[in-house]
Amino acid sequence: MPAESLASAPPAAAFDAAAARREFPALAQRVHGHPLVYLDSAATAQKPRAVLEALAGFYREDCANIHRSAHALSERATAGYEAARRQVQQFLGAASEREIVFTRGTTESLNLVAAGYASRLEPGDEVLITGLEHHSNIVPWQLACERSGARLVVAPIDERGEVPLEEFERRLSARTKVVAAAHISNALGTINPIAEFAARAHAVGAVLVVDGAQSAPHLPLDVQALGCDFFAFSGHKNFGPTGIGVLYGRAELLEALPPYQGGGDMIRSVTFEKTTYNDIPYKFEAGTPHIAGAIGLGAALAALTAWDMRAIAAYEHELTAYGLELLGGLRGVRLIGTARRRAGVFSFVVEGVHPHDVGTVLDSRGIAVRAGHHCAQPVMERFGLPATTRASLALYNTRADLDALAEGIGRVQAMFRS
Ligand code: 7TS
Repeated sequence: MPAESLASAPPAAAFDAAAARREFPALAQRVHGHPLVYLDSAATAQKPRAVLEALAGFYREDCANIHRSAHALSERATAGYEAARRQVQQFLGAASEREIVFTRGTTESLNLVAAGYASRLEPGDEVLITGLEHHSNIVPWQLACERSGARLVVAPIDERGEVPLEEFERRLSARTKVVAAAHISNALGTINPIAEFAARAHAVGAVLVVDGAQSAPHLPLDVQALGCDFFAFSGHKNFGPTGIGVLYGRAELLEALPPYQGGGDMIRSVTFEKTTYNDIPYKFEAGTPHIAGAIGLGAALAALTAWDMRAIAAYEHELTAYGLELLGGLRGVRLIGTARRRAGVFSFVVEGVHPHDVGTVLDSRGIAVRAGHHCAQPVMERFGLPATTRASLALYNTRADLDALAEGIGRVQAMFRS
């Protein structure tokens, strides 16, 4: 277990995956006549009953707009939305709920930060990213660089799929204004050393933007201990609804950023001559937000907290080790991404079979995986592959799921041999 992923205290109790799994109704179904084996949580996670009930409960009883109307339902909706913000604050270890902005997801969170910096970067400035980023942590920075004249610099990955710290360090200088890096790679499973990145970025006066889409569902987080200036994650990968996400930003940095969108709720006063903006975080929440989504995300975080993120991380760490040994031992199967610090994401190629065919055959056996470039084309290019098949774990997976995957891969190989 990587040191940074664990708080100092050990989990109070071991994680009961079988009991947690029963909270996810979708996992009980059969697909193509087989029990569903869901191994695509890096794309999106299934939802526990508590989230489904929070969503239905909001629409059934509390449906109203927030921060405006003078009636009981609106007060309840506002209270639920703001309680969810406090839950996110605690989940991330943020200093204040003012530092928690609700967005549509990781993609929007990263675009919000990049658009803000686009107006502050200058020609000669540099933005440093890594070679394992998802497109949503590449393209917004390319746009920001195009608009500002700043330069995009990339710290490359090695054969294992790790970002060597000396490569990262070599590209940092007084010109670097922003460093943007994934906490965990969705294509390789690599866990980046965020605390080390933060220390080095801060030493040259740069801010560190962390794409936490793949870490928030799996690791106990403390954005202050990690040294993140910004941290983005998506509700839907965190067992919450789609269409809701989070941007954490240190208060003074959020205060200094310009608004992302204009509209209702983000203003203090509007005249045709001049508009003044609301305080953070409301300055970044123009228009009616995804109220039910925030409340649903709050329910997901409450469930995760009750299960204990440290216990979940310890459970997934063991399950990942089991999966690595199992898949690593299959003949004709090559794992892509062999970082020493890694999460439960297994990208692989089956010799002689296209990744999409692997995915299709596995699906016919009820096994859900993703095949493709995983919105990380530069990673595929680095390994000289058009695509991989990817199995990704979450807290509700078991060794039996991985056994089913290994058996399914065996069937794929048998079919394509004959
Ligand atoms: N960053 C990383 C590391 C991701 O894995 C993803 C989504 C995103 C950002 C974007 O998140 P969104 O919620 O805004 O779409 N990754 C994947 C995936 O691996 N398969 O489907 C989506």
